[in-house]
Amino acid sequence: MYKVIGAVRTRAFRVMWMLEELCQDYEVVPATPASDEARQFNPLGKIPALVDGDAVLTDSVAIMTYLGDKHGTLTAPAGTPDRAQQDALTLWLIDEFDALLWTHAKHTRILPDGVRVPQIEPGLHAEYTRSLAGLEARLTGDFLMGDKITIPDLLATHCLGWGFSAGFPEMSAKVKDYSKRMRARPAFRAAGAR
Ligand SMILES: N[C@@H](CCC(=O)N[C@@H](CS)C(=O)NCC(=O)O)C(=O)O
Repeated sequence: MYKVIGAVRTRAFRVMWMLEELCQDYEVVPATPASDEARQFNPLGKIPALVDGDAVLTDSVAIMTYLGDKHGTLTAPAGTPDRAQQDALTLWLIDEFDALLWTHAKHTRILPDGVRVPQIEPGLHAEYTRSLAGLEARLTGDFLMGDKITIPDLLATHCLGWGFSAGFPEMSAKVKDYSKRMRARPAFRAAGAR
């Protein structure tokens, strides 16, 4: 059985949601980021990790990609133009959503006092607004890659929820509708209940 390292309110949620979409059993070790327990699985202390047999894998996107390839679902096949487009979308989401949210988290609660730069917030919000417009422009079908759900949808939905709870600028009606549809998926709800 797979073992997910990291609590549901971290990027580990992405991995749990992916496993739910794939109908795979998994156990959760709710290790706290930067804890000794997390370091047993990743020397950097970062969450999430996935234990699959003897392998310990790290980074939420690397893990989702591994699972998608292994089970042949939620991803275009490796070595195809569709996959290159999907990966470009994934990396864009990391650059333009995850990185902004992570920078915000560091400068509001993670970095020690005296090193934080709270004045960074308006700039991050402005960039996020531009990212939301980019996401809306890419939403031409039910999902980001068209008519099938893929890894970028899980990543985008997780980032949109993170942005909402961190007080980032509001989504347009179209992006909100997309996010609501994604969050209504049984697999999203099952992962959230872990
Ligand atoms: N790119 C990594 C980022 C992992 C990450 O930074 N996770 C946070 C928790 S959500 C963490 O472990 N922070 C502790 C630290 O950076 O020391 C991923 O997507 O898995």
